[in-house]
Amino acid sequence: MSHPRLTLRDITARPVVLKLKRPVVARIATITDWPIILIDLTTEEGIVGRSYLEPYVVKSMRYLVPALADLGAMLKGRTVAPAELFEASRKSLHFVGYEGLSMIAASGLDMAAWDALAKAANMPLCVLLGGSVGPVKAYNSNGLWLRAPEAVAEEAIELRDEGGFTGLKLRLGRERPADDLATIAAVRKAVGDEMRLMVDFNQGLNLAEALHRCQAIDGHGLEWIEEPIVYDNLDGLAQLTAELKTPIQIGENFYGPREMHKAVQKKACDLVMPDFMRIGGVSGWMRAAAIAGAAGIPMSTHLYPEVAAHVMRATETAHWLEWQDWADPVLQRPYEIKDGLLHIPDDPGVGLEWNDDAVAAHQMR
Ligand code: SMN
Ligand code: MG
Repeated sequence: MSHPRLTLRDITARPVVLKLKRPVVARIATITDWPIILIDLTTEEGIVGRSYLEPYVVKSMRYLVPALADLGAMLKGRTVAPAELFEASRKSLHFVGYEGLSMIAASGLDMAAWDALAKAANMPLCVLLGGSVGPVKAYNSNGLWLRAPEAVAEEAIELRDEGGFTGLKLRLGRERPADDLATIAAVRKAVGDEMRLMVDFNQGLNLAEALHRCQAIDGHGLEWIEEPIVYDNLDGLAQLTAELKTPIQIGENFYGPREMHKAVQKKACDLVMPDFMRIGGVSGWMRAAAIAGAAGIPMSTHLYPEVAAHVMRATETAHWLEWQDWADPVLQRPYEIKDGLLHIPDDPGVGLEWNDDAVAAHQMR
């Protein structure tokens, strides 16, 4: 055979918990401790595929880690063909539902399988997917949570300077709408008119509130308004999309490409931004990218900046990469960010290696 064939030997999944430098304070949740599951897919040939999952809720790792181990046991001996492993994982869990933890587990496995395959081909993942190694336009999503306007404006300058960013994301949904408006104004003043500003309500409003509050910020030159209402109210999102000039962005809660297709058919958004643990890893992303491409909808990424950078190099309607560095402490070599561009290392696979000392220090017991 002319190409290397990999055989799955084992999946290990290790839960770690990191303290967030800037805690998440969103309309629907406050998060101080960030859970990460480190996945190693070992093969009989010695190649190790790596990925991680960030499931938001620390205790969810107690259910996800065994699910990943079960998938590994079921798939032991199979060829590392990501599309086939993904289908087998999905089918094995479909009786407990296509969404939620079953999709998250299958997505984690899928990303590790693609990494292994690219390593075996001795290519960066973006090259294996038909793209090339190069920069990817990113915005900084590390902070700007629901704090006082002056504090947010000060942090905006800090975040801009973390990598010469040309885009920043602010979270909205304060108790008083006037405080959101004051925050947008303060940030604008601090970082100037050229900075692209995205805003995210994190599903915090009901439809009536959203219609009112989104109208109030519609003339502010924002790059997008993200998840104003609960993610599965597609009719409400379609109404907002029709009524507002500012693009409506959704997608971090699409469980698989078919859910994205439904949202696109319903005209529930102007922009999409799937999350890798919910869309179905790299396999799910590439299928979703074809749907966005056919519909002419700009596509941005959600979390997982490393794998995101690779797929964006092969995404027809690639828009913005969401950059945040929350997994950096457990990575040996975080990607370089400069002039608002994320740089993919010229290494085989995705290029993730664990920092073993940091993993040992933060592993959940
Ligand atoms: C988000 C990301 C991570 C934690 C909470 C909220 C947010 C985003 O929705 O889009 O970055
Ligand atoms: Mg969001």
